[in-house]
Amino acid sequence: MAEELVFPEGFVWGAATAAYQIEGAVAEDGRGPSIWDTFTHTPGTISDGTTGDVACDHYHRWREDIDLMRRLHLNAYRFSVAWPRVLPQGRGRVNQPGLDFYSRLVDGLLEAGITPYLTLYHFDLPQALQDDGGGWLRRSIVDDFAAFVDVVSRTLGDRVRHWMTLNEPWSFGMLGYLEGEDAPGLRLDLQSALTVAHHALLAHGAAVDILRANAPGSQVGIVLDVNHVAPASDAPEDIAAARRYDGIQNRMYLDALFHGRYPEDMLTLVGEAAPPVAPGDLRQISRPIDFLGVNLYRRSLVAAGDTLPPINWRRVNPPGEYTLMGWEVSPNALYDTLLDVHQRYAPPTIYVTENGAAFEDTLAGDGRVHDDRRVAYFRNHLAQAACVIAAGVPLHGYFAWSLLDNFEWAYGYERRFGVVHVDFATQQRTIKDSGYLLAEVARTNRIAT
Ligand code: IFM
Repeated sequence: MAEELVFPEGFVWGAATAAYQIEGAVAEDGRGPSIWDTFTHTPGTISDGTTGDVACDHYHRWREDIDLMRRLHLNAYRFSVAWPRVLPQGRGRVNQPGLDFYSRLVDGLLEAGITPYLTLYHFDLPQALQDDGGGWLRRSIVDDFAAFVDVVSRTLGDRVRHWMTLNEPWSFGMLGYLEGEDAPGLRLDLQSALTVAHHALLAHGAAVDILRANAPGSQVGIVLDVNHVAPASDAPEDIAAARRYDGIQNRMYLDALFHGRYPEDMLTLVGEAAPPVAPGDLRQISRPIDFLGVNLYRRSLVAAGDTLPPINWRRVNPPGEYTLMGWEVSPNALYDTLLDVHQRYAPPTIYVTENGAAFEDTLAGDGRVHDDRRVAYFRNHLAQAACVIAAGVPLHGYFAWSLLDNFEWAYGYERRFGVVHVDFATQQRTIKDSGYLLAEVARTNRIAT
Protein backbone atom coordinates (compact mmCIF):
# COMPACT_ATOMS: atom_id res chain seq x y z
CA MET A 1 0.00 0.00 0.00
CA ALA A 2 1.29 3.45 -0.85
CA GLU A 3 2.59 5.36 2.15
CA GLU A 4 2.88 9.14 2.38
CA LEU A 5 5.87 10.73 4.05
CA VAL A 6 5.45 14.31 5.16
CA PHE A 7 8.25 16.89 5.36
CA PRO A 8 8.44 19.50 8.12
CA GLU A 9 6.73 22.81 7.53
CA GLY A 10 9.02 25.34 5.88
CA PHE A 11 11.16 22.66 4.24
CA VAL A 12 13.32 24.16 1.50
CA TRP A 13 12.68 22.76 -1.98
CA GLY A 14 15.14 23.77 -4.62
CA ALA A 15 17.18 22.88 -7.66
CA ALA A 16 20.86 23.63 -8.13
CA THR A 17 23.09 24.79 -10.96
CA ALA A 18 26.58 26.25 -11.43
CA ALA A 19 27.62 29.25 -13.50
CA TYR A 20 29.93 27.63 -16.05
CA GLN A 21 27.56 24.71 -16.56
CA ILE A 22 24.59 26.87 -17.62
CA GLU A 23 25.38 30.51 -18.30
CA GLY A 24 27.22 30.57 -21.64
CA ALA A 25 28.00 34.16 -22.74
CA VAL A 26 31.62 33.58 -21.81
CA ALA A 27 32.94 36.64 -23.62
CA GLU A 28 30.03 38.94 -22.93
CA ASP A 29 29.78 42.13 -20.88
CA GLY A 30 33.41 42.08 -19.84
CA ARG A 31 33.66 38.55 -18.39
CA GLY A 32 37.27 37.35 -18.23
CA PRO A 33 38.42 33.81 -19.07
CA SER A 34 38.24 31.06 -16.47
CA ILE A 35 40.29 27.88 -16.19
CA TRP A 36 37.30 26.03 -17.64
CA ASP A 37 37.35 28.17 -20.80
CA THR A 38 41.00 27.33 -21.27
CA PHE A 39 40.51 23.66 -20.44
CA THR A 40 37.51 23.08 -22.70
CA HIS A 41 39.26 24.81 -25.59
CA THR A 42 42.19 22.42 -25.23
CA PRO A 43 41.66 19.50 -27.62
CA GLY A 44 41.08 16.11 -26.03
CA THR A 45 39.88 17.31 -22.64
CA ILE A 46 36.08 16.95 -22.99
CA SER A 47 34.69 13.62 -24.16
CA ASP A 48 32.26 15.10 -26.72
CA GLY A 49 34.60 17.96 -27.68
CA THR A 50 32.20 20.65 -26.46
CA THR A 51 32.65 23.76 -24.32
CA GLY A 52 30.53 25.92 -22.01
CA ASP A 53 30.63 28.81 -24.49
CA VAL A 54 26.84 28.71 -24.91
CA ALA A 55 25.72 25.96 -22.49
CA CYS A 56 22.06 26.64 -21.57
CA ASP A 57 22.35 30.30 -22.55
CA HIS A 58 21.03 31.07 -19.09
CA TYR A 59 22.80 34.43 -19.15
CA HIS A 60 20.14 35.54 -21.62
CA ARG A 61 17.31 33.21 -20.59
CA TRP A 62 17.36 33.62 -16.82
CA ARG A 63 13.84 35.06 -16.74
CA GLU A 64 12.48 32.02 -18.56
CA ASP A 65 14.44 29.82 -16.14
CA ILE A 66 12.96 31.56 -13.10
CA ASP A 67 9.60 30.93 -14.67
CA LEU A 68 10.42 27.24 -14.86
CA MET A 69 11.34 27.25 -11.17
CA ARG A 70 7.98 28.79 -10.44
CA ARG A 71 6.23 26.10 -12.46
CA LEU A 72 8.22 23.54 -10.45
CA HIS A 73 6.88 25.10 -7.22
CA LEU A 74 10.43 25.56 -5.95
CA ASN A 75 10.90 27.92 -3.04
CA ALA A 76 14.70 28.05 -3.39
CA TYR A 77 17.37 28.10 -6.08
CA ARG A 78 21.05 27.31 -5.64
CA PHE A 79 23.33 28.93 -8.20
CA SER A 80 26.94 30.08 -8.34
CA VAL A 81 28.56 33.39 -9.17
CA ALA A 82 31.26 33.26 -11.84
CA TRP A 83 34.33 34.90 -10.30
CA PRO A 84 35.69 35.98 -13.75
CA ARG A 85 32.41 37.74 -14.53
CA VAL A 86 32.85 39.91 -11.46
CA LEU A 87 36.65 40.26 -11.48
CA PRO A 88 37.83 39.49 -15.03
CA GLN A 89 41.48 39.34 -13.95
CA GLY A 90 40.65 37.59 -10.68
CA ARG A 91 41.51 40.64 -8.60
CA GLY A 92 41.54 44.41 -8.99
CA ARG A 93 39.06 45.98 -11.39
CA VAL A 94 35.42 45.10 -10.74
CA ASN A 95 33.31 44.42 -13.81
CA GLN A 96 30.05 46.15 -12.95
CA PRO A 97 27.95 44.54 -15.74
CA GLY A 98 28.93 41.12 -14.38
CA LEU A 99 27.80 42.03 -10.89
CA ASP A 100 24.63 43.57 -12.30
CA PHE A 101 23.70 40.25 -13.88
CA TYR A 102 23.62 38.54 -10.49
CA SER A 103 21.85 41.48 -8.94
CA ARG A 104 19.07 41.20 -11.54
CA LEU A 105 18.91 37.45 -11.06
CA VAL A 106 18.56 37.80 -7.29
CA ASP A 107 15.85 40.44 -7.68
CA GLY A 108 14.01 38.24 -10.16
CA LEU A 109 14.15 35.28 -7.80
CA LEU A 110 12.90 37.30 -4.85
CA GLU A 111 10.05 38.72 -6.92
CA ALA A 112 9.08 35.16 -7.80
CA GLY A 113 9.12 34.14 -4.13
CA ILE A 114 12.22 31.98 -4.61
CA THR A 115 15.00 32.23 -2.01
CA PRO A 116 18.50 32.55 -3.51
CA TYR A 117 21.19 30.18 -2.17
CA LEU A 118 24.42 31.57 -3.54
CA THR A 119 27.60 29.54 -4.05
CA LEU A 120 30.70 31.69 -4.28
CA TYR A 121 33.02 29.18 -5.92
CA HIS A 122 31.97 26.34 -8.18
CA PHE A 123 35.15 25.46 -10.11
CA ASP A 124 35.53 28.45 -12.47
CA LEU A 125 38.70 30.13 -11.24
CA PRO A 126 39.78 33.19 -13.26
CA GLN A 127 42.55 32.07 -15.62
CA ALA A 128 44.69 35.04 -14.55
CA LEU A 129 44.87 33.57 -11.04
CA GLN A 130 45.84 30.15 -12.36
CA ASP A 131 48.63 31.82 -14.33
CA ASP A 132 49.81 33.53 -11.17
CA GLY A 133 51.50 30.85 -9.12
CA GLY A 134 49.21 27.95 -10.00
CA GLY A 135 45.84 29.09 -8.67
CA TRP A 136 44.87 27.23 -5.51
CA LEU A 137 48.47 26.07 -5.04
CA ARG A 138 49.46 29.61 -4.06
CA ARG A 139 48.65 30.44 -0.45
CA SER A 140 47.75 34.05 -1.19
CA ILE A 141 44.81 32.81 -3.28
CA VAL A 142 43.05 33.08 0.08
CA ASP A 143 43.35 36.88 -0.11
CA ASP A 144 42.13 36.89 -3.70
CA PHE A 145 39.08 34.85 -2.77
CA ALA A 146 38.43 37.05 0.25
CA ALA A 147 38.48 40.16 -1.96
CA PHE A 148 36.06 38.53 -4.41
CA VAL A 149 33.71 37.51 -1.59
CA ASP A 150 33.88 41.05 -0.25
CA VAL A 151 32.77 42.54 -3.59
CA VAL A 152 29.92 40.07 -4.07
CA SER A 153 28.62 40.25 -0.52
CA ARG A 154 28.77 44.05 -0.38
CA THR A 155 26.55 44.13 -3.45
CA LEU A 156 24.17 41.26 -2.75
CA GLY A 157 24.36 40.99 1.03
CA ASP A 158 21.23 43.07 1.49
CA ARG A 159 19.18 40.47 -0.42
CA VAL A 160 20.98 37.13 -0.29
CA ARG A 161 20.59 35.47 3.12
CA HIS A 162 22.10 32.04 2.35
CA TRP A 163 25.73 31.76 1.30
CA MET A 164 27.87 28.79 0.37
CA THR A 165 31.56 29.50 0.23
CA LEU A 166 32.87 26.59 -1.85
CA ASN A 167 31.46 23.70 -3.79
CA GLU A 168 33.24 20.35 -3.38
CA PRO A 169 36.83 21.26 -2.52
CA TRP A 170 37.66 17.53 -2.75
CA SER A 171 36.63 17.55 -6.43
CA PHE A 172 38.52 20.56 -7.60
CA GLY A 173 41.65 19.58 -5.69
CA MET A 174 41.76 15.92 -6.63
CA LEU A 175 40.30 16.04 -10.13
CA GLY A 176 41.95 19.32 -11.11
CA TYR A 177 45.44 18.98 -9.65
CA LEU A 178 46.01 15.25 -9.27
CA GLU A 179 43.96 13.31 -11.79
CA GLY A 180 43.87 16.00 -14.47
CA GLU A 181 40.30 15.15 -15.45
CA ASP A 182 38.99 18.62 -14.60
CA ALA A 183 40.41 22.12 -15.08
CA PRO A 184 43.18 23.13 -14.74
CA GLY A 185 43.97 19.58 -15.90
CA LEU A 186 47.13 19.09 -13.87
CA ARG A 187 48.53 15.69 -12.99
CA LEU A 188 50.64 16.60 -10.00
CA ASP A 189 50.78 14.63 -6.76
CA LEU A 190 48.91 14.06 -3.52
CA GLN A 191 50.87 16.79 -1.79
CA SER A 192 49.65 19.31 -4.38
CA ALA A 193 46.06 18.14 -4.08
CA LEU A 194 46.19 18.45 -0.29
CA THR A 195 47.81 21.87 -0.57
CA VAL A 196 44.91 22.96 -2.78
CA ALA A 197 42.45 21.53 -0.25
CA HIS A 198 44.14 23.37 2.60
CA HIS A 199 44.14 26.70 0.78
CA ALA A 200 40.53 26.16 -0.21
CA LEU A 201 39.54 25.53 3.41
CA LEU A 202 41.47 28.60 4.52
CA ALA A 203 39.68 30.62 1.85
CA HIS A 204 36.39 29.28 3.17
CA GLY A 205 37.30 30.45 6.69
CA ALA A 206 38.24 33.90 5.43
CA ALA A 207 34.97 34.10 3.52
CA VAL A 208 32.95 33.22 6.64
CA ASP A 209 34.37 36.26 8.45
CA ILE A 210 33.66 38.56 5.51
CA LEU A 211 30.11 37.30 5.09
CA ARG A 212 29.44 37.77 8.79
CA ALA A 213 30.55 41.41 8.42
CA ASN A 214 28.90 42.22 5.08
CA ALA A 215 25.71 40.22 5.36
CA PRO A 216 24.99 40.12 9.09
CA GLY A 217 22.32 37.68 10.15
CA SER A 218 22.60 35.57 7.03
CA GLN A 219 23.29 31.83 6.97
CA VAL A 220 26.76 30.73 5.91
CA GLY A 221 27.97 27.24 5.03
CA ILE A 222 30.10 25.10 2.75
CA VAL A 223 29.21 22.31 0.33
CA LEU A 224 31.09 19.00 0.44
CA ASP A 225 30.78 15.86 -1.63
CA VAL A 226 30.52 13.59 1.37
CA ASN A 227 30.48 9.87 0.62
CA HIS A 228 29.11 7.11 2.76
CA VAL A 229 32.10 4.78 2.79
CA ALA A 230 31.68 1.12 3.70
CA PRO A 231 34.20 -1.71 3.54
CA ALA A 232 33.54 -4.20 0.75
CA SER A 233 34.04 -7.14 3.13
CA ASP A 234 34.85 -7.98 6.74
CA ALA A 235 38.49 -8.56 5.86
CA PRO A 236 40.72 -6.35 8.05
CA GLU A 237 42.56 -5.01 4.99
CA ASP A 238 39.27 -3.85 3.42
CA ILE A 239 38.13 -2.26 6.67
CA ALA A 240 41.45 -0.42 6.89
CA ALA A 241 41.21 0.69 3.23
CA ALA A 242 37.69 2.01 3.81
CA ARG A 243 38.96 4.00 6.78
CA ARG A 244 41.75 5.50 4.65
CA TYR A 245 39.33 6.36 1.87
CA ASP A 246 36.88 7.91 4.33
CA GLY A 247 39.87 9.89 5.55
CA ILE A 248 40.88 11.32 2.20
CA GLN A 249 37.33 11.91 0.95
CA ASN A 250 35.51 13.02 4.09
CA ARG A 251 37.46 13.37 7.33
CA MET A 252 40.23 15.62 5.99
CA TYR A 253 37.53 18.23 5.32
CA LEU A 254 34.96 17.55 8.02
CA ASP A 255 37.43 17.15 10.88
CA ALA A 256 39.19 20.36 9.90
CA LEU A 257 35.92 22.29 9.58
CA PHE A 258 34.12 20.95 12.63
CA HIS A 259 36.89 19.78 14.97
CA GLY A 260 39.62 22.23 14.05
CA ARG A 261 42.23 19.55 13.26
CA TYR A 262 43.23 17.23 10.46
CA PRO A 263 42.81 13.56 11.39
CA GLU A 264 45.97 12.28 13.02
CA ASP A 265 45.86 8.90 11.25
CA MET A 266 45.74 10.65 7.86
CA LEU A 267 48.62 13.00 8.68
CA THR A 268 50.71 10.00 9.67
CA LEU A 269 49.66 8.08 6.58
CA VAL A 270 50.39 10.79 4.02
CA GLY A 271 53.60 11.92 5.74
CA GLU A 272 55.34 14.61 3.71
CA ALA A 273 52.28 15.12 1.53
CA ALA A 274 50.43 16.58 4.54
CA PRO A 275 48.81 20.01 4.05
CA PRO A 276 51.09 23.01 4.74
CA VAL A 277 49.56 24.16 8.01
CA ALA A 278 50.73 27.45 9.54
CA PRO A 279 49.90 28.54 13.11
CA GLY A 280 46.29 29.71 13.35
CA ASP A 281 45.18 27.98 10.12
CA LEU A 282 42.92 25.43 11.73
CA ARG A 283 41.29 28.12 13.84
CA GLN A 284 40.48 30.02 10.67
CA ILE A 285 39.17 26.91 8.91
CA SER A 286 36.93 25.90 11.81
CA ARG A 287 35.02 29.15 12.20
CA PRO A 288 31.48 28.20 13.27
CA ILE A 289 29.13 27.81 10.31
CA ASP A 290 25.35 27.71 10.15
CA PHE A 291 24.92 24.74 7.86
CA LEU A 292 26.66 22.02 5.93
CA GLY A 293 25.66 21.36 2.33
CA VAL A 294 25.96 17.71 1.33
CA ASN A 295 26.18 16.64 -2.31
CA LEU A 296 25.24 13.02 -2.48
CA TYR A 297 25.28 10.81 -5.56
CA ARG A 298 26.32 7.32 -4.49
CA ARG A 299 27.93 5.25 -1.79
CA SER A 300 31.52 4.07 -1.85
CA LEU A 301 32.15 0.41 -1.23
CA VAL A 302 35.87 0.12 -0.71
CA ALA A 303 38.43 -2.69 -0.71
CA ALA A 304 42.20 -2.68 -0.39
CA GLY A 305 43.81 -1.89 -3.74
CA ASP A 306 46.53 0.10 -5.38
CA THR A 307 44.74 3.36 -6.26
CA LEU A 308 46.28 6.58 -4.96
CA PRO A 309 49.14 5.41 -2.73
CA PRO A 310 49.28 5.58 0.25
CA ILE A 311 45.46 5.47 0.33
CA ASN A 312 45.69 2.16 -1.58
CA TRP A 313 42.05 1.59 -2.19
CA ARG A 314 39.81 0.10 -4.86
CA ARG A 315 36.14 0.80 -5.59
CA VAL A 316 33.88 -2.27 -5.60
CA ASN A 317 30.75 -2.04 -7.71
CA PRO A 318 28.19 -4.57 -6.50
CA PRO A 319 25.40 -5.80 -8.81
CA GLY A 320 22.60 -3.27 -8.98
CA GLU A 321 21.42 -0.21 -10.86
CA TYR A 322 23.94 2.33 -12.14
CA THR A 323 23.53 5.77 -13.67
CA LEU A 324 25.20 6.89 -16.89
CA MET A 325 28.06 8.21 -14.75
CA GLY A 326 28.65 4.63 -13.58
CA TRP A 327 27.48 5.57 -10.09
CA GLU A 328 25.53 3.00 -8.11
CA VAL A 329 21.97 4.03 -7.32
CA SER A 330 21.80 3.74 -3.54
CA PRO A 331 19.03 5.71 -1.81
CA ASN A 332 20.17 4.28 1.52
CA ALA A 333 23.44 6.12 1.02
CA LEU A 334 21.54 9.38 1.48
CA TYR A 335 20.15 8.22 4.81
CA ASP A 336 23.46 6.72 5.97
CA THR A 337 25.52 9.73 4.96
CA LEU A 338 23.30 12.30 6.62
CA LEU A 339 22.95 10.30 9.81
CA ASP A 340 26.67 9.69 9.90
CA VAL A 341 27.53 13.38 9.38
CA HIS A 342 25.01 14.36 12.03
CA GLN A 343 26.40 11.88 14.56
CA ARG A 344 30.07 12.60 13.88
CA TYR A 345 30.00 16.37 13.35
CA ALA A 346 26.59 17.74 14.39
CA PRO A 347 26.30 20.69 11.98
CA PRO A 348 23.41 22.86 13.20
CA THR A 349 21.59 22.48 9.90
CA ILE A 350 22.13 20.22 6.90
CA TYR A 351 20.93 20.74 3.35
CA VAL A 352 21.17 18.22 0.57
CA THR A 353 22.67 20.70 -1.86
CA GLU A 354 22.88 18.24 -4.77
CA ASN A 355 21.33 14.86 -5.48
CA GLY A 356 20.38 13.52 -8.87
CA ALA A 357 21.19 11.17 -11.71
CA ALA A 358 22.25 11.14 -15.34
CA PHE A 359 20.23 8.76 -17.50
CA GLU A 360 19.49 8.53 -21.23
CA ASP A 361 16.55 10.83 -21.91
CA THR A 362 14.43 11.11 -25.02
CA LEU A 363 11.80 13.58 -26.01
CA ALA A 364 8.77 11.33 -26.63
CA GLY A 365 6.17 11.68 -29.40
CA ASP A 366 3.81 13.31 -26.90
CA GLY A 367 6.34 16.10 -26.39
CA ARG A 368 7.29 14.94 -22.90
CA VAL A 369 10.30 13.29 -21.34
CA HIS A 370 9.26 10.13 -19.51
CA ASP A 371 12.37 9.73 -17.39
CA ASP A 372 10.98 6.92 -15.26
CA ARG A 373 14.33 5.90 -13.84
CA ARG A 374 15.02 9.44 -12.60
CA VAL A 375 11.48 9.64 -11.18
CA ALA A 376 12.15 6.45 -9.21
CA TYR A 377 15.57 7.79 -8.20
CA PHE A 378 14.10 10.97 -6.73
CA ARG A 379 11.16 9.19 -5.15
CA ASN A 380 13.42 6.73 -3.34
CA HIS A 381 15.99 9.32 -2.28
CA LEU A 382 13.31 11.70 -1.03
CA ALA A 383 11.76 8.90 1.00
CA GLN A 384 15.15 8.39 2.65
CA ALA A 385 15.40 12.13 3.27
CA ALA A 386 12.03 12.04 5.07
CA CYS A 387 13.15 9.02 7.12
CA VAL A 388 16.41 10.62 8.19
CA ILE A 389 14.52 13.70 9.40
CA ALA A 390 12.30 11.37 11.43
CA ALA A 391 15.51 9.89 12.88
CA GLY A 392 16.41 13.33 14.27
CA VAL A 393 18.77 14.73 11.62
CA PRO A 394 18.32 18.51 11.14
CA LEU A 395 17.85 18.30 7.37
CA HIS A 396 16.18 21.54 6.35
CA GLY A 397 16.19 21.41 2.58
CA TYR A 398 16.78 19.45 -0.60
CA PHE A 399 18.16 20.72 -3.92
CA ALA A 400 17.86 18.48 -6.96
CA TRP A 401 20.83 18.41 -9.29
CA SER A 402 20.07 19.89 -11.63
CA LEU A 403 17.47 22.40 -12.72
CA LEU A 404 18.55 22.01 -16.35
CA ASP A 405 20.45 19.52 -18.45
CA ASN A 406 23.80 21.25 -18.68
CA PHE A 407 27.52 21.11 -19.35
CA GLU A 408 28.67 18.15 -17.28
CA TRP A 409 32.37 19.10 -17.12
CA ALA A 410 34.66 16.47 -18.72
CA TYR A 411 31.58 14.72 -20.19
CA GLY A 412 30.23 17.77 -22.01
CA TYR A 413 26.54 17.53 -22.88
CA GLU A 414 26.42 13.73 -22.93
CA ARG A 415 25.27 13.32 -19.35
CA ARG A 416 21.89 14.85 -18.65
CA PHE A 417 21.08 15.50 -14.99
CA GLY A 418 18.25 18.04 -15.40
CA VAL A 419 14.69 17.85 -14.18
CA VAL A 420 14.17 20.07 -17.21
CA HIS A 421 15.28 18.79 -20.61
CA VAL A 422 17.27 21.20 -22.76
CA ASP A 423 17.47 20.85 -26.53
CA PHE A 424 20.91 22.40 -26.96
CA ALA A 425 20.33 23.20 -30.64
CA THR A 426 17.20 25.27 -30.02
CA GLN A 427 17.50 25.97 -26.27
CA GLN A 428 13.96 24.68 -25.92
CA ARG A 429 13.22 23.67 -22.31
CA THR A 430 10.82 20.81 -21.47
CA ILE A 431 9.94 19.81 -17.93
CA LYS A 432 10.65 16.10 -17.51
CA ASP A 433 8.39 13.73 -15.59
CA SER A 434 10.96 13.95 -12.77
CA GLY A 435 10.39 17.70 -12.77
CA TYR A 436 6.66 17.14 -12.39
CA LEU A 437 7.35 14.79 -9.49
CA LEU A 438 9.56 17.38 -7.80
CA ALA A 439 6.89 20.04 -8.39
CA GLU A 440 4.25 17.88 -6.74
CA VAL A 441 6.50 17.11 -3.77
CA ALA A 442 7.43 20.77 -3.37
CA ARG A 443 3.81 21.88 -3.66
CA THR A 444 2.41 19.36 -1.18
CA ASN A 445 5.49 18.95 1.04
CA ARG A 446 4.98 15.20 0.99
CA ILE A 447 6.00 12.20 -1.02
CA ALA A 448 4.11 9.02 -1.77
CA THR A 449 6.33 5.95 -1.74
O1 IFM B 1 27.71 18.54 -12.28
C1 IFM B 1 28.33 18.27 -11.06
C2 IFM B 1 28.36 19.50 -10.17
O2 IFM B 1 28.97 20.58 -10.79
C3 IFM B 1 29.13 19.21 -8.91
N1 IFM B 1 28.62 18.03 -8.26
C4 IFM B 1 28.45 16.84 -9.08
C5 IFM B 1 27.63 17.17 -10.31
C6 IFM B 1 27.42 15.91 -11.16
O3 IFM B 1 28.62 15.38 -11.57
